[in-house]
Amino acid sequence: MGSNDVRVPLAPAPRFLDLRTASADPAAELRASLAADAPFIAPKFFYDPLGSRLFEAICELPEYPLTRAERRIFERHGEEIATRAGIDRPLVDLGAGNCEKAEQLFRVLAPSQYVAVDIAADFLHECLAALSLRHPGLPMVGLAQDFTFALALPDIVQPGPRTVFYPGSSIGNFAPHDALAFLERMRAACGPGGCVVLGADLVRHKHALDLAYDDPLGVTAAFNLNVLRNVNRCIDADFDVADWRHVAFFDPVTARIEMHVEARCDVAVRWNGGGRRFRATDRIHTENSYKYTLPGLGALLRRAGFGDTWLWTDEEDSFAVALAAA
Ligand code: AVI
Repeated sequence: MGSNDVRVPLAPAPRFLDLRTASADPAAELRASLAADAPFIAPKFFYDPLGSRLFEAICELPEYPLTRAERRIFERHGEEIATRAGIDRPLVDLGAGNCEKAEQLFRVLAPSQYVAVDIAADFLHECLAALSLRHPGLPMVGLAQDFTFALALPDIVQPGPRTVFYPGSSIGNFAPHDALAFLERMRAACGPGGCVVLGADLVRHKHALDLAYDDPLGVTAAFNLNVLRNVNRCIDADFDVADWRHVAFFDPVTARIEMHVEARCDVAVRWNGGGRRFRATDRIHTENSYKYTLPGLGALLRRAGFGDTWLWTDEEDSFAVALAAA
């Protein structure tokens, strides 16, 4: 080693904890939601290994500008976000996916620990292993957890104040009252003096929003229909993807995108412990994606008990990043 070389202390390899068994039984949950009068599949079932990759592809689509808009906000306002959030704190990344969004903030936030939480255990494991090679000095923890039920951070996570990161407008996938309850749990996870950094897609023209969720290449259609394959695996069902079509539209009244899979013909589907008939045009609701206004987002954070809040938007006011003090 030459005299000008700098030694970076190596953090131990990422610790990985699978906490999924502690949450509700996903097979029972699926059987109940498919048998309901208005059948639905919770969006977390999108994210099997193929679904996680299809979501990455969605983020590359010109019609789906959310990821790029958020990235531009972080590029432009990253330093200010770090000043408000504080540096050298644990960074808890909820729904970490490929960990790319959080990685963008490592330089400015200089976290003391990176905690990636996601339901997709295998994908998270893979991404965290690659990430730790790029950031050998940063201690990392992976938690495979369905944090939509409970947000329990084990002792291995450094104590607060923490920065809890929830990017990508995933908050939009909760119904408003569930979003409120979830934000309250996030606030508790921050600890005194901590904060959340949250991304939210904003209400814009219906045409643009329709296209973002029904792109001409059919990537979002593949993402949506792939959920049926995951259901087949989870409860030994016999959905035939070819019998279903992708439906997605923005409803300006509820300010949400609705995604459904719609039966192309009459079908009978069986699964372990049950089954049901669907008539042609019957739908299974797979996702809502609520769009926010800036006042609406501020009000939601206040109702969840947060204090000082800062908001940044992209140049087209299509996406917002909020930082709210716990
Ligand atoms: C993960 N979530 C924020 C995405 C969204 O925009 O609601 C999921 C998605 N569904 C279809 N396209 C993307």
